[in-house]
Amino acid sequence: MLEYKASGMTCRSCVAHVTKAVKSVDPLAGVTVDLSNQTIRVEGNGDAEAIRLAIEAEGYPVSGFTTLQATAQ
Ligand SMILES: [Cu+2]
Repeated sequence: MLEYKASGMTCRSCVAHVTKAVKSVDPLAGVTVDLSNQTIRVEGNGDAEAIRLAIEAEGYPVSGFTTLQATAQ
């Protein structure tokens, strides 16, 4: 799972834009946007840098991203 730190996301419309951007790279990705923390979690196999560029192309600056390890059950 990837977690992007972004900015400028304020409402449900922004969530829709970001989700669409991620899915343009990885159509099967699971996308979770947290407006209060300005983070975007992506579960899928898309290229991390390509997803970052797609989010930024939608107008939301991305300051960085981290790869989160799935915790063992
Ligand atoms: Cu918005």
